[in-house]
Amino acid sequence: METLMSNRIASEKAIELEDKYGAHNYHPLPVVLERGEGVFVWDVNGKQYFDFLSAYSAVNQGHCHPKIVAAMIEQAQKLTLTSRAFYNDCLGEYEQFVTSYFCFDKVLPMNTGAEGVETALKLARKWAYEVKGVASNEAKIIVCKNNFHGRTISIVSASSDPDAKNNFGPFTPGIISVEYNNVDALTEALKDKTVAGFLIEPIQGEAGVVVPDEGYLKKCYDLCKQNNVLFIADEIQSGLGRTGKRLACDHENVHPDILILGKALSGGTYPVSAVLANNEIMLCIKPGQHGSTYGGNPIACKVSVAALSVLRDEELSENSERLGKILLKELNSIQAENPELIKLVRGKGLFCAMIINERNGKSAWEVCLELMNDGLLAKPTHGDIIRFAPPLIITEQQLMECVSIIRKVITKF
Ligand code: IF1
Repeated sequence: METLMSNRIASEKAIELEDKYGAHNYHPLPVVLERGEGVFVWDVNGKQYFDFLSAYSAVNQGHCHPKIVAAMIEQAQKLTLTSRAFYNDCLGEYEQFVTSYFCFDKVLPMNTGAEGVETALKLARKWAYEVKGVASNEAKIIVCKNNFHGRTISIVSASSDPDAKNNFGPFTPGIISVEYNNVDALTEALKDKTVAGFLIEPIQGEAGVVVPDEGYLKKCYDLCKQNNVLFIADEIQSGLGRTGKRLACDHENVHPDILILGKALSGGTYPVSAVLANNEIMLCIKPGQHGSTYGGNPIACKVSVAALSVLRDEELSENSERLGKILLKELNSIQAENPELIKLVRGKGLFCAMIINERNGKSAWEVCLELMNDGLLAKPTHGDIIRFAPPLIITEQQLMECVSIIRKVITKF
């Protein structure tokens, strides 16, 4: 009784502290988590939940994966940071591992996803001037409408979301925005000979798991090749098994010119991002022209090798592909049972979304609160979309348990 009470107070207290002392740049579901293991997280009251957000696909390998945590602890007790002013004995090994894993000549290590995207944009611009021969300060980057690539000034300059953008100007110039999943729009934009690169999410995450038509990525890639433009894939969220393949680009056998990874590259233990490219592109950046204090640090290197090894050894892409089909089928049948509440279901691999019909007076937020009460955590986006993205280690039995929670909550509405 006493512990229950103090736990409730602990929960209220944590929320109150964040509200009072933290910037108000988020609006979380009212649940205070204190522990995670595999597909589960527990709140301060000891209540267990299935995690169907996976920290926006950072914990694809599951919470606190023992092999990743062990690699982190072992390295943390030995050497944590040297900066890149000196060599360290982990970086080269990691670089060899990650480049052979994804078949690129070279990698540039950074920390967050946004930094990875910034790095890719800088690289594309430098390549445009020094290899392609674009006139100084004229290089353009083509992006897609409804993209999400992060929060820095240049990245929000490329955004079409008013919340991400409003009153954060003046913006970075040199950005052309085209409609997603529209080959003609890209063809038209590529007539501009100053274009350096085309930046794309192979599946748009924040937009609500928008899966483009089959063949779209390949056509975009071919168009980029024909126009001597770099195809830059932001696989920060869609990569590393999430959509049922190693990369979402693998669905169409597209090998991007520049590949950006983040999130699950550390299995949710540490901020690690990476930009991969071949020599012709990567060697445009020379000593002193780009970098970061923490990029390529020993802990990040060890953690990434462990995180990628887990993906491969535990066949998480394969599991995502197999269980993703089941999840999509089940969500579709829940939709068919409740067409007045659920407008649409879509996804690929264990990356699915449900679009709620607001007309019913019930918002995605309310559905998520009910799911939370029934032990499943998912996050609404854009007011009417719920993303379902569990850790990729989930078993079929656990998935079916989750499907019945979702069905029960939806039916209750
Ligand atoms: C937040 C969304 C997900 C990303 C892609 C780069 C980044 C992200 C494709 C930047 C980050 C996150 C950030 C997170 C919310 C989240 C998100 F809803 F906003 F879009 F995952 F769906 N490229 N996505 O998805 O990576 O700098 O954050 O490491 O709270 O802003 P970062």
